[in-house]
Amino acid sequence: MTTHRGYEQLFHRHASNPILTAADWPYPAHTVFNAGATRLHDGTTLLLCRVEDRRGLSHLCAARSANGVDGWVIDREPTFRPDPERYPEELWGIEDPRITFVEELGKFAIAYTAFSRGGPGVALALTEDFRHFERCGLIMQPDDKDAALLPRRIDGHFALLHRPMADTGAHIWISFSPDLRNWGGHKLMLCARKGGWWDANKVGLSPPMIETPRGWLMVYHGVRHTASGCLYRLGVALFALDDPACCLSRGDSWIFGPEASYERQGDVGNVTFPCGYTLGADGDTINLYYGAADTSIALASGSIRELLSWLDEHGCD
Ligand code: BMA
Repeated sequence: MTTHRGYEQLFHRHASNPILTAADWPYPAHTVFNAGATRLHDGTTLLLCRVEDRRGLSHLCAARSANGVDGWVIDREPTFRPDPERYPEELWGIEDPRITFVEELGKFAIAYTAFSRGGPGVALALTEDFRHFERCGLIMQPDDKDAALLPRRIDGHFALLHRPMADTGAHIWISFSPDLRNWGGHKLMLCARKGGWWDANKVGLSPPMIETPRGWLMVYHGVRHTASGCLYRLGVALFALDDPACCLSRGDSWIFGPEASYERQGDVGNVTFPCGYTLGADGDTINLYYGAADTSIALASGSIRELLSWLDEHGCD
């Protein structure tokens, strides 16, 4: 493990960052960022990228690569477009997808932000091939975002993490459903801290949680409001496998944040915003795909083992 300014570096930026920009797109695009990620059955890495057009509205477009770094084959046209005629909650676009493969269904579940006239809410869609999509509609009303499904049921119910806004701050919640359409049993999972902390007042899930033998590993973002705008940085926490609302440990400091020029500068500077990861063949390497400054897509890699041992030293419950 290397250090930076005396701190352990848990995620390492890929030398070819940013790995995807609007210049790579086969059709007009203003920016590409905040991509969901998964591995297809043949090992291909699929990124479901948020593409913003010059109206300011977003849709999703798939990019596929054999090694997850380069050689991307990008769909010639938008893969998953807003459909406001049938789904009015998608009027102002769809954003920030998180992908979970649900073994029981044999399908990928995509939780995404649907930007409605009433604000951003959480919508869910299922797909087997990222060509045909079956929408479940809006499952969490505005203002709510940063959602992802767990890959299996907990006590017989599907479980969704999400981040509703409240007067007391923006905290991460978990909700349960028998059928992916009706949701309840809401529990507060991770609170934004208060005061001067890096993750005070606003936190949100970043990629879907990662299942490890010691618990569900969560990478989350904390938003620091400063006189010159927001800083989006990442922290980690661990939750009980059989009761994911129960936090076992939460790191004190952030572990990754904007430093490189492509993270510092862009449409929204000082933002590192991962929506997806893939695991390496060793079962330990996390390839984290993140939106950089709301402008491009970048890649950083880390190790589950190192994150867990860092949490042992820097975690509090
Ligand atoms: C959040 C989300 C993200 C975005 C970030 C920084 O609220 O809307 O899509 O990357 O703000 O602008």
